[in-house]
Amino acid sequence: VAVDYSLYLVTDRDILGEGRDLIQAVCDAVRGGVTLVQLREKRLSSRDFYNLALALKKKLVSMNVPLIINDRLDIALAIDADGLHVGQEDLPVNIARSLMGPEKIVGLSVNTLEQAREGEQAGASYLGIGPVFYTQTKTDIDEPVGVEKLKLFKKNTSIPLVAIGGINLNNLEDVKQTGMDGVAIVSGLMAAQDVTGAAREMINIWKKN
Ligand code: TZP
Ligand code: MG
Repeated sequence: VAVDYSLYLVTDRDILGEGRDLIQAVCDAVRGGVTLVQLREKRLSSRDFYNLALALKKKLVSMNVPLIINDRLDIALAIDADGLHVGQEDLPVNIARSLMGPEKIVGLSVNTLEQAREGEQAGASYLGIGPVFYTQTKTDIDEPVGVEKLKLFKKNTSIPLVAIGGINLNNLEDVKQTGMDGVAIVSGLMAAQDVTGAAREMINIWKKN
């Protein structure tokens, strides 16, 4: 099954802000053109994560957009999600792949070319390369990769590549020029006043030409 990585929304309830509903925000983003969603929850109990993931999956199935679960293989399996996204300190990709099965999406976060090559070898479906720019959203992370280096990742891999970290309307075009298959966005969508409008502007830039 071909996955459209063009505009990949990664959720963050802290950035969503007070009084806004996460499922509603995701649906608003999808209405604007988000093509793929990752549910990323760092503090929810397993039960709350499960219930939220199940509810979100029901919505996304009806909108034909795949749902990927961050880190939690058990939750991904429990709700029969479309995929799992792991980082360098999470379950190894080969284990995630064998437990999720050959048909599911398994994504890996990478910051270096070596991690990218390893991840591809291990059976990742796609790589999330980042952070591309400095970002307030995730501060416990590696040095920014920078836009120029994205081209090197492109040269040295053959699976879909998604850039993440500090990507917004102002730098989207530059990222696109590097040959990425898509961009993953947290605050650019979750913190937007008009989530649908922000997604629409982004997908328009991404899909033009
Ligand atoms: N991984 C690398 S950067 C990042 C994650 C989850 C956060 C990106 O957030 P934003 O708000 O799009 O910069
Ligand atoms: Mg992780």
